[in-house]
Amino acid sequence: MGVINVTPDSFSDGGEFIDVDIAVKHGLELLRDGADLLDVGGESTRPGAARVSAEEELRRIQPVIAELAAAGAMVSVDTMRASTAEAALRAGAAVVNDVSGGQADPALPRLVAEAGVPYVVMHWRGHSDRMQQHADYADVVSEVRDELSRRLDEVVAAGVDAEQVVLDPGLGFAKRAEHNWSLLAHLDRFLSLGRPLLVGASRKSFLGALLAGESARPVSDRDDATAAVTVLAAQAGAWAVRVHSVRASADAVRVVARLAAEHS
Ligand code: PMM
Repeated sequence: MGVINVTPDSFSDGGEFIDVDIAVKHGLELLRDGADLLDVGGESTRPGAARVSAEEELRRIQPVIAELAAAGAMVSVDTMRASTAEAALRAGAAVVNDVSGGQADPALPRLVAEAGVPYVVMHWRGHSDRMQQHADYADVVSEVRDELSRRLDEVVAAGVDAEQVVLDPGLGFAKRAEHNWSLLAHLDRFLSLGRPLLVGASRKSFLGALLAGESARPVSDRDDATAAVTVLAAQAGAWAVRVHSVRASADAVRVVARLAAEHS
Protein backbone atom coordinates (compact mmCIF):
# COMPACT_ATOMS: atom_id res chain seq x y z
CA MET A 1 0.00 0.00 0.00
CA GLY A 2 1.55 3.27 -1.16
CA VAL A 3 0.79 6.42 0.82
CA ILE A 4 -0.36 9.75 -0.62
CA ASN A 5 -0.90 12.33 2.10
CA VAL A 6 -2.67 15.30 0.51
CA THR A 7 -1.91 17.45 3.54
CA PRO A 8 0.29 20.44 4.35
CA ASP A 9 1.43 18.94 7.66
CA SER A 10 1.82 15.14 7.55
CA PHE A 11 4.68 13.71 9.47
CA SER A 12 6.92 12.51 6.66
CA ASP A 13 5.58 13.97 3.43
CA GLY A 14 3.51 16.96 4.58
CA GLY A 15 3.19 19.63 1.91
CA GLU A 16 4.70 17.53 -0.87
CA PHE A 17 1.44 16.38 -2.46
CA ILE A 18 -1.04 19.13 -1.65
CA ASP A 19 -1.34 19.98 -5.37
CA VAL A 20 -3.73 17.62 -7.19
CA ASP A 21 -1.55 17.07 -10.25
CA ILE A 22 1.54 16.37 -8.16
CA ALA A 23 -0.39 13.98 -5.91
CA VAL A 24 -1.80 12.07 -8.90
CA LYS A 25 1.60 11.90 -10.58
CA HIS A 26 3.07 10.57 -7.36
CA GLY A 27 0.31 7.95 -7.13
CA LEU A 28 1.04 6.75 -10.65
CA GLU A 29 4.74 6.49 -9.74
CA LEU A 30 3.87 4.42 -6.68
CA LEU A 31 1.87 2.07 -8.92
CA ARG A 32 4.81 1.74 -11.30
CA ASP A 33 7.02 1.00 -8.31
CA GLY A 34 4.80 -1.98 -7.44
CA ALA A 35 2.02 -0.70 -5.18
CA ASP A 36 -1.17 -2.79 -5.28
CA LEU A 37 -3.18 -0.20 -3.41
CA LEU A 38 -2.92 3.59 -2.93
CA ASP A 39 -3.93 5.09 0.41
CA VAL A 40 -5.09 8.69 0.00
CA GLY A 41 -5.58 10.87 3.08
CA GLY A 42 -6.40 14.53 3.64
CA GLU A 43 -6.02 14.79 7.40
CA SER A 44 -2.67 14.47 9.16
CA THR A 45 -2.57 12.06 12.10
CA ARG A 46 0.95 12.88 13.23
CA PRO A 47 1.24 13.16 17.03
CA GLY A 48 -0.09 16.55 18.12
CA ALA A 49 -1.95 17.29 14.87
CA ALA A 50 -5.16 19.29 15.07
CA ARG A 51 -8.19 18.13 13.10
CA VAL A 52 -9.17 19.62 9.74
CA SER A 53 -12.78 20.25 8.78
CA ALA A 54 -14.66 17.62 6.80
CA GLU A 55 -15.01 20.07 3.92
CA GLU A 56 -11.29 20.76 3.74
CA GLU A 57 -10.41 17.06 4.06
CA LEU A 58 -12.69 16.17 1.16
CA ARG A 59 -11.60 19.13 -0.95
CA ARG A 60 -8.02 17.85 -0.74
CA ILE A 61 -8.61 14.21 -1.58
CA GLN A 62 -11.64 13.95 -3.85
CA PRO A 63 -10.02 14.96 -7.15
CA VAL A 64 -6.93 12.87 -6.38
CA ILE A 65 -9.03 9.77 -5.68
CA ALA A 66 -11.18 10.35 -8.76
CA GLU A 67 -8.20 10.66 -11.08
CA LEU A 68 -6.30 7.71 -9.65
CA ALA A 69 -9.38 5.47 -9.69
CA ALA A 70 -10.08 6.53 -13.28
CA ALA A 71 -6.51 5.53 -14.13
CA GLY A 72 -7.30 2.03 -12.82
CA ALA A 73 -5.75 2.25 -9.36
CA MET A 74 -7.25 0.48 -6.38
CA VAL A 75 -7.61 3.34 -3.88
CA SER A 76 -8.20 3.31 -0.16
CA VAL A 77 -9.36 6.44 1.62
CA ASP A 78 -7.60 7.23 4.90
CA THR A 79 -10.34 8.92 6.90
CA MET A 80 -12.16 8.72 10.22
CA ARG A 81 -15.32 10.41 8.89
CA ALA A 82 -18.36 8.75 7.34
CA SER A 83 -19.17 11.79 5.19
CA THR A 84 -15.65 11.84 3.73
CA ALA A 85 -15.62 8.08 3.19
CA GLU A 86 -18.99 8.20 1.43
CA ALA A 87 -17.84 10.89 -1.00
CA ALA A 88 -14.52 9.09 -1.51
CA LEU A 89 -16.30 5.82 -2.36
CA ARG A 90 -18.46 7.74 -4.83
CA ALA A 91 -15.28 9.20 -6.35
CA GLY A 92 -13.93 5.70 -6.91
CA ALA A 93 -12.22 4.57 -3.71
CA ALA A 94 -12.62 0.84 -3.07
CA VAL A 95 -11.38 0.48 0.51
CA VAL A 96 -11.87 2.49 3.74
CA ASN A 97 -8.87 2.89 6.04
CA ASP A 98 -10.09 4.15 9.43
CA VAL A 99 -7.24 4.79 11.88
CA SER A 100 -9.79 5.11 14.68
CA GLY A 101 -11.20 1.64 14.03
CA GLY A 102 -14.75 2.94 14.07
CA GLN A 103 -14.41 5.03 17.23
CA ALA A 104 -14.14 8.59 15.89
CA ASP A 105 -17.40 8.46 13.92
CA PRO A 106 -19.88 5.68 14.73
CA ALA A 107 -21.56 6.34 11.38
CA LEU A 108 -18.44 5.12 9.55
CA PRO A 109 -18.78 1.38 10.32
CA ARG A 110 -22.45 1.62 9.33
CA LEU A 111 -21.52 3.25 6.03
CA VAL A 112 -18.88 0.59 5.36
CA ALA A 113 -21.45 -2.10 6.16
CA GLU A 114 -23.85 -0.64 3.62
CA ALA A 115 -21.18 -0.16 0.99
CA GLY A 116 -19.81 -3.68 1.52
CA VAL A 117 -16.19 -2.61 0.96
CA PRO A 118 -13.01 -3.75 2.72
CA TYR A 119 -12.44 -1.91 6.00
CA VAL A 120 -9.07 -1.36 7.69
CA VAL A 121 -9.65 -1.21 11.45
CA MET A 122 -6.64 0.19 13.30
CA HIS A 123 -5.83 0.19 17.02
CA TRP A 124 -6.39 3.73 18.32
CA ARG A 125 -6.88 5.33 21.71
CA GLY A 126 -7.75 8.93 20.85
CA HIS A 127 -7.21 11.83 18.51
CA SER A 128 -3.67 12.86 17.59
CA ASP A 129 -3.62 16.04 19.68
CA ARG A 130 -3.55 13.92 22.83
CA MET A 131 -2.92 10.34 21.78
CA GLN A 132 0.56 10.04 23.32
CA GLN A 133 -1.03 10.63 26.75
CA HIS A 134 -2.63 7.23 26.30
CA ALA A 135 0.63 5.39 25.58
CA ASP A 136 0.39 3.50 28.84
CA TYR A 137 0.49 -0.31 28.85
CA ALA A 138 1.35 -3.08 31.30
CA ASP A 139 1.45 -5.63 28.48
CA VAL A 140 1.25 -3.79 25.17
CA VAL A 141 0.81 -6.83 22.93
CA SER A 142 -2.08 -8.33 24.93
CA GLU A 143 -3.78 -4.98 25.47
CA VAL A 144 -3.57 -3.86 21.85
CA ARG A 145 -4.71 -7.32 20.71
CA ASP A 146 -7.68 -7.31 23.11
CA GLU A 147 -8.70 -3.77 22.19
CA LEU A 148 -8.42 -4.55 18.48
CA SER A 149 -10.43 -7.71 18.95
CA ARG A 150 -13.16 -5.65 20.64
CA ARG A 151 -13.10 -3.19 17.75
CA LEU A 152 -13.57 -6.09 15.34
CA ASP A 153 -16.58 -7.30 17.35
CA GLU A 154 -18.05 -3.81 17.47
CA VAL A 155 -17.77 -3.07 13.76
CA VAL A 156 -19.28 -6.49 13.04
CA ALA A 157 -22.10 -5.62 15.46
CA ALA A 158 -22.59 -2.44 13.40
CA GLY A 159 -23.17 -4.62 10.35
CA VAL A 160 -19.70 -4.90 8.77
CA ASP A 161 -18.97 -8.31 7.25
CA ALA A 162 -16.08 -9.73 9.31
CA GLU A 163 -14.61 -11.11 6.09
CA GLN A 164 -14.10 -7.53 4.87
CA VAL A 165 -12.07 -6.42 7.91
CA VAL A 166 -8.31 -5.92 7.84
CA LEU A 167 -6.69 -5.32 11.25
CA ASP A 168 -3.77 -3.00 12.01
CA PRO A 169 -1.90 -2.68 15.34
CA GLY A 170 -1.50 1.08 14.74
CA LEU A 171 2.24 1.58 15.20
CA GLY A 172 2.98 5.04 16.61
CA PHE A 173 -0.63 5.74 17.62
CA ALA A 174 -0.64 6.04 21.43
CA LYS A 175 2.56 4.00 21.42
CA ARG A 176 6.13 4.79 22.40
CA ALA A 177 9.10 3.30 20.54
CA GLU A 178 9.38 0.26 22.81
CA HIS A 179 5.68 -0.49 22.30
CA ASN A 180 6.11 -0.47 18.52
CA TRP A 181 9.01 -2.91 18.72
CA SER A 182 7.05 -5.27 20.99
CA LEU A 183 4.12 -5.21 18.59
CA LEU A 184 6.37 -5.91 15.60
CA ALA A 185 7.93 -8.82 17.48
CA HIS A 186 4.50 -10.39 18.02
CA LEU A 187 2.59 -9.93 14.78
CA ASP A 188 1.61 -13.60 15.06
CA ARG A 189 -0.62 -12.69 18.02
CA PHE A 190 -2.56 -10.32 15.76
CA LEU A 191 -2.78 -12.78 12.89
CA SER A 192 -4.36 -15.21 15.32
CA LEU A 193 -7.41 -12.90 15.36
CA GLY A 194 -8.14 -14.52 12.00
CA ARG A 195 -8.10 -11.43 9.80
CA PRO A 196 -5.53 -10.06 7.34
CA LEU A 197 -3.01 -7.71 8.92
CA LEU A 198 -1.78 -4.30 7.75
CA VAL A 199 1.44 -2.87 9.22
CA GLY A 200 2.27 0.83 9.03
CA ALA A 201 5.84 1.47 10.16
CA SER A 202 6.98 3.64 7.28
CA ARG A 203 9.37 6.44 8.33
CA LYS A 204 7.92 6.55 11.83
CA SER A 205 9.83 8.10 14.73
CA PHE A 206 10.73 4.82 16.38
CA LEU A 207 12.82 3.99 13.28
CA GLY A 208 14.42 7.43 13.33
CA ALA A 209 15.27 7.04 17.01
CA LEU A 210 16.82 3.62 16.41
CA LEU A 211 19.00 4.90 13.58
CA ALA A 212 20.37 7.98 15.25
CA GLY A 213 19.86 7.79 19.00
CA GLU A 214 18.78 11.06 20.52
CA SER A 215 18.99 13.18 17.36
CA ALA A 216 16.54 11.30 15.19
CA ARG A 217 17.38 11.00 11.48
CA PRO A 218 15.40 13.06 9.01
CA VAL A 219 12.33 11.22 7.84
CA SER A 220 13.62 10.95 4.28
CA ASP A 221 16.50 8.76 5.54
CA ARG A 222 14.27 6.10 7.03
CA ASP A 223 13.22 4.17 3.93
CA ASP A 224 15.91 1.49 4.18
CA ALA A 225 14.86 0.72 7.73
CA THR A 226 11.24 0.74 6.55
CA ALA A 227 12.10 -1.88 3.93
CA ALA A 228 13.71 -4.01 6.65
CA VAL A 229 10.43 -3.86 8.60
CA THR A 230 8.61 -4.87 5.42
CA VAL A 231 10.70 -8.04 5.20
CA LEU A 232 9.83 -8.93 8.79
CA ALA A 233 6.14 -8.12 8.35
CA ALA A 234 5.95 -10.13 5.12
CA GLN A 235 7.72 -13.06 6.74
CA ALA A 236 5.31 -12.91 9.66
CA GLY A 237 2.42 -13.16 7.20
CA ALA A 238 1.13 -9.58 6.99
CA TRP A 239 -1.37 -8.87 4.21
CA ALA A 240 0.11 -5.46 3.40
CA VAL A 241 2.50 -2.78 4.54
CA ARG A 242 1.62 0.92 4.31
CA VAL A 243 4.72 2.71 2.98
CA HIS A 244 5.67 6.08 1.50
CA SER A 245 8.41 4.74 -0.75
CA VAL A 246 7.14 1.62 -2.49
CA ARG A 247 9.90 0.15 -4.61
CA ALA A 248 12.18 -1.31 -1.94
CA SER A 249 9.24 -2.72 -0.02
CA ALA A 250 7.64 -4.23 -3.14
CA ASP A 251 10.96 -5.86 -4.01
CA ALA A 252 11.36 -7.11 -0.44
CA VAL A 253 7.90 -8.68 -0.56
CA ARG A 254 8.84 -10.48 -3.79
CA VAL A 255 11.99 -11.89 -2.19
CA VAL A 256 10.07 -13.11 0.86
CA ALA A 257 7.38 -14.69 -1.35
CA ARG A 258 9.99 -16.45 -3.48
CA LEU A 259 11.70 -17.90 -0.44
CA ALA A 260 8.37 -18.96 1.05
CA ALA A 261 7.71 -20.90 -2.18
CA GLU A 262 11.03 -22.67 -1.64
CA HIS A 263 9.97 -23.78 1.84
CA SER A 264 6.51 -25.02 0.85
N1 PMM B 1 -0.29 5.58 9.88
C1 PMM B 1 -0.52 6.84 9.49
C2 PMM B 1 -1.68 7.19 8.79
N2 PMM B 1 -2.60 6.25 8.46
N3 PMM B 1 -3.31 4.02 8.51
C3 PMM B 1 -3.11 2.76 8.90
N4 PMM B 1 -4.03 1.82 8.61
N5 PMM B 1 -2.00 2.37 9.60
C4 PMM B 1 -1.03 3.26 9.95
O1 PMM B 1 -0.05 2.86 10.61
C5 PMM B 1 -1.20 4.62 9.56
C6 PMM B 1 -2.37 4.97 8.85
C7 PMM B 1 0.48 7.91 9.83
O2 PMM B 1 1.49 7.91 8.92
P1 PMM B 1 1.96 9.12 7.96
O3 PMM B 1 1.24 10.38 8.39
O4 PMM B 1 3.43 9.17 8.22
O5 PMM B 1 1.63 8.70 6.57
